[in-house]
Amino acid sequence: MRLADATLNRLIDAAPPAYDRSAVRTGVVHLGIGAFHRAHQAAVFDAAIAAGDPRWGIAGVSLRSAGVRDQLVPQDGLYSIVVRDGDAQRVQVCGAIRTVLVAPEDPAAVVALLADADVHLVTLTVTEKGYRLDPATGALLVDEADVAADCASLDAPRTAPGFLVAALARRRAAGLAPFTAISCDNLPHNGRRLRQAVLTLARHHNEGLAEWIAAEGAFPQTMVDRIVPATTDADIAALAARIGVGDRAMVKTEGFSQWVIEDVFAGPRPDFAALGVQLTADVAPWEEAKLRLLNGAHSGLAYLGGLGGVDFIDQLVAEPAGRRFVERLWDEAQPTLTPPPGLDLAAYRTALMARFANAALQHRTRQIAMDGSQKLPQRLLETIAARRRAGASVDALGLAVAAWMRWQGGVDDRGESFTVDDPLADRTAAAYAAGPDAAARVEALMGIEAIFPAELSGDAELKAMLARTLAAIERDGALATMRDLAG
Ligand code: NAI
Ligand code: CS2
Repeated sequence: MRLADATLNRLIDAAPPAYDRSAVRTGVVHLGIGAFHRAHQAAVFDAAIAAGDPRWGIAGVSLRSAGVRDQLVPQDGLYSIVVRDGDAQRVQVCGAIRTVLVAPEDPAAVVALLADADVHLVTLTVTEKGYRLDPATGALLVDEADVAADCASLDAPRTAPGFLVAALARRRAAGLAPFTAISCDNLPHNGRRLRQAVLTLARHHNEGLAEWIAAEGAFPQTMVDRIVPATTDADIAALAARIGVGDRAMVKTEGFSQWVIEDVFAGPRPDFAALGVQLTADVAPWEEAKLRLLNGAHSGLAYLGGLGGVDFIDQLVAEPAGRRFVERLWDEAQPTLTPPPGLDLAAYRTALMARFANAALQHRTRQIAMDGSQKLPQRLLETIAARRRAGASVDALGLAVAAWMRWQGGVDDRGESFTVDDPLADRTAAAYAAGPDAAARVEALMGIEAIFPAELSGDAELKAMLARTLAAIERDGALATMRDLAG
């Protein structure tokens, strides 16, 4: 028996949506209907509806594959949010998703949806690479095939910026206000970069449209935080045994959740503050603290653990050397931060370590290791640049980067090959294979301008330090090198 409207009354030990789903209207379109959206933003919109505001139903859009659509539609859009903190577990069935479209199957239907008068918010989780931006500069990659196609015509958009521009043009022609476009990805300056990508593309089509979007549109910055590992078949089987119905669209996550949004909107929105969402004029200090502390440590652990054959993040911090490595990295990163008002960094670090240690999540090092070329600049390289400018040490940050470098070789410390999942994998693999020794490999990898800014690639002392660390990883293994550093 599958989760659906008709089987909600069969649920065991799971909370069904606390409202009449037939009264819900679609006010949000979400691009990139992956696991994170379902555990984070959708949970907030579900709470808004349950609090009595039926305008915030969600239409999901996958810009690539039909997988999630085929999981959700047979379940009437219903799915479970499984919250696991250690031994404690609770299940909430989310009813906010009303439909899911697959854009390549019918791009015109997606544009029509985005142009609907009831739609006021567009949220996005298309991963760091899904914006088609240069990771170093943030500029739209206009030479990339899909972007170039969208620059030429928006009759059948292919990219996230393409869909937004096509729909905004339609809204303008219909005399409707723009929607508010809310990037919910771990992208630095996410709102500003999305706005820039949309304006660049709009200018390829109509200067007046670009000016209208610039004047009337809203692209708030956000900081988003909730750890949501990919769902496994074992998770699905365990849930079915618990709640009595099958749910192929479930997501698993932790109790913690945070959403900080710049208070800039083009039109209606839910009472976010009443829903626990932080509205602020300045998101930057929140974003920086989260990207440099949580995500910086995540990436370091992912490459060190992945090379060492460790599957899950919690297993790494269960080891004293793993914890000490994280603490060292935070000791290096913390002085580069301007903490947001009200954030106690010591307490934040303690809570983060407890979140990493949550064994019930089984967060795979390999999942976090994906797309390193898109993640390193904001998670590690900007921190290193700030430390170098201050003449301060970067031992733990450098170890994380050297482990990423080793990862580009596609062979772990046991000699087993793996696929490097990254849009720039061809270039990084070629750079890693370029030289006879670690120093040459560092030189070649740091020559990739899309990842490493000139400030770092021109820093001979830093390069020498990275070469020594990479050589140690290649000789002794990643975990041994981590233990040496952490003492
Ligand atoms: P996921 O793999 O479940 O979903 C990724 C979504 O992005 C899918 O809908 C996929 O079709 C789409 N996508 C991937 N590449 C794309 C591209 N090139 N163009 C357009 N769409 C593309 O991953 P998940 O867990 O939902 O994470 C997605 C993003 O959410 C992350 O990259 C990150 O920026 C953000 N995030 C994730 C958190 C997590 O713990 N999973 C927490 C905080 C933020
Ligand atoms: C992780 C993030 O996969 C990754 O890159 O570091 O998805 C991380 O789980 C989130 O940012 C937590 O909010």
